[in-house]
Amino acid sequence: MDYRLWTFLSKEKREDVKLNRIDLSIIRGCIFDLDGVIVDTAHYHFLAWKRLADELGYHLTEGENEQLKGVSRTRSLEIILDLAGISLNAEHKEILASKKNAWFNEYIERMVPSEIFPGVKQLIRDLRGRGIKIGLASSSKNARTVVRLLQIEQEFDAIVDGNMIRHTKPHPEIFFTAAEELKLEPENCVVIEDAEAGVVAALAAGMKCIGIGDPERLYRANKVFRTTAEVAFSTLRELETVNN
Ligand code: B16
Ligand code: MG
Repeated sequence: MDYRLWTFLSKEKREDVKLNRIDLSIIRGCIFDLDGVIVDTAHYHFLAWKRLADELGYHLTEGENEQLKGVSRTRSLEIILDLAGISLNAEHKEILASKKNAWFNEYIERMVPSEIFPGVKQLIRDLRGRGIKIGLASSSKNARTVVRLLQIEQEFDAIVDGNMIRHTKPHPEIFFTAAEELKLEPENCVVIEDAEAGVVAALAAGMKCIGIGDPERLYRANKVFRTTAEVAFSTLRELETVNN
C-alpha cells in the first residue's frame, strides 16, 4: 500500500487494512500488450515487413524492426521507407501497407492456442483471482483475430485494438481508453509491454509499466523481465511504492 495513504488513516482503519477488511490497493487493473507479451506475433510482423522491404530492395534488420513495434501499420511503413531512402505517394503507400497486411494475415492464419507464451494464462487467472481487472491494449487492427485464434477472448474485461483509437503508441490514447473500459483511473493500472513505444505510452498515461525483453532497450519501464512468465501478482504490489 502507498505510504502516503497509510499516514492518513486512523488507528482503527489501519487495523481494518491489516486484517484485510479494507482493500486500499492502488493497482486494480493490469493491461496487457498483445504482440510480444502474450504471443510472438511480433515475429510474423517482422517477416511480413522484411518481405516487403526485400521487394523494395532494402535489407531490414531485426534491430531496425524494434522501431516498428507498437506503432501503427502506416507509421511502420513510413519508418521503413525513411530507412530505405524511398519517397512514395499516399496511394502507393496504401497499396504496400495492404500487401504487408495480407502477408501478415496469411502467416497468422494457422496460429493455435499453444503459441501463447508459457505462464501467460496462469498469470491472467492468478491476477483475476485476486480481483485485478484484465485489459488488452494492442495497436494492431488484427488484434481481435489473433485473440480469437488463441481462444482467449473470455480472459479480458476489456479489449482495445487499433480500430478503436486515433493515435497509436507512443501516444497514451490506447491506455486511457483501456482504463476507461475497465472503469479504472490510469493510476490504478499497470501495463505490460515489450515495445519502447508502448512503455513511453504507458508512462505518459500515468500508469506503471512492466517491460518484457531487453532491459537496456526498455530502461524507462519500472521493472523489466525477460519473459512474461516472470511477472507475478507480487510484482504489481511492489510497483505501488514506485514513483514515476
Ligand atoms: P496491424 P501491439 C502492434 O501491436 C505491433 O507491435 C506493431 O508492430 C504493428 O505495426 C501494429 O500493432 C499494427 O498492427 O498492422 O496488425 O494493425 O504490440 O500494440 O500489440
Ligand atoms: Mg508489443
